[in-house]
Amino acid sequence: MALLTPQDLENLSVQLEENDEIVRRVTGLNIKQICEELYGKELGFPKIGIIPITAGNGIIGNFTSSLLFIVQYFGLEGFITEHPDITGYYEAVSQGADIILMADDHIFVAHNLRNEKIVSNHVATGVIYADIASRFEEANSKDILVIGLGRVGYAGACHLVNKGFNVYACDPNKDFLKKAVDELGIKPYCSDDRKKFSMVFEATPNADTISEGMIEERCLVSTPGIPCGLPPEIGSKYRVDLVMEPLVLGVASMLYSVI
Ligand code: PYL
Repeated sequence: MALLTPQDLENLSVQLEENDEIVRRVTGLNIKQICEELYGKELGFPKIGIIPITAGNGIIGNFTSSLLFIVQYFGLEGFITEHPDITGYYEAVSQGADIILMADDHIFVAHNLRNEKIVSNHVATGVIYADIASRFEEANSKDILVIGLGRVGYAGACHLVNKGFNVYACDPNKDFLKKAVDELGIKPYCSDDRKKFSMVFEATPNADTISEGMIEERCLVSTPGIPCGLPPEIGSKYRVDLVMEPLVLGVASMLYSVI
């Protein structure tokens, strides 16, 4: 999994405001309303304990402070533990955290200590970004393209199938593609078919995965992927709206998912 860098998280408040406005413009709902529709509930007032984790590549500058910013943006009380790891976990529980947020290099979890619900950032991110793509008000059909069927893309594709969309998908990993065809019933996307989409959910850690032949003249691309899969020249040549930011939507989805 591609790890965030402190640079990815700079100006997070600006990225949040910009994406909140784009999401509202293309779906008719803001991020909070998307989450309430997605999970069928409001957040309430859980206390969020954020624990720095030193495992693997260690602590990422701006990561836990970004989580605290996001938690507070959604009106919740949160705190970052003074200590990392196990000591931090003990501190968070002792200070009455209802939900724990912590991440090593492989999994970023939200765990609700009261109802035992737990979710990974991969699943929560895939679901919300796919959901946003599917809510494009100018879409001209229920056909939607998913690019990337790893842990994020597969979760998003599963959500879209459950919502009744015609999901076409591609992934260079043939095993990933076969798993999604067999388990979800998605249709393999083939560029030779020359089919174009007005809704694209891109979930790869690669740049320039979206080509001109894939998209309608008016299109919404929704992607948590870093770097961006949409080449700038295509984004400017067509009327493409892009929903993309490094962390906020996934964390919002995690919090609502474990309430
Ligand atoms: C959750 C992000 C989204 C994309 N990649 C994921 C990532 O960078 N994970 C690693 C997070 C490590 C956090 C570090 C800390 O500061 O606590 N252990």
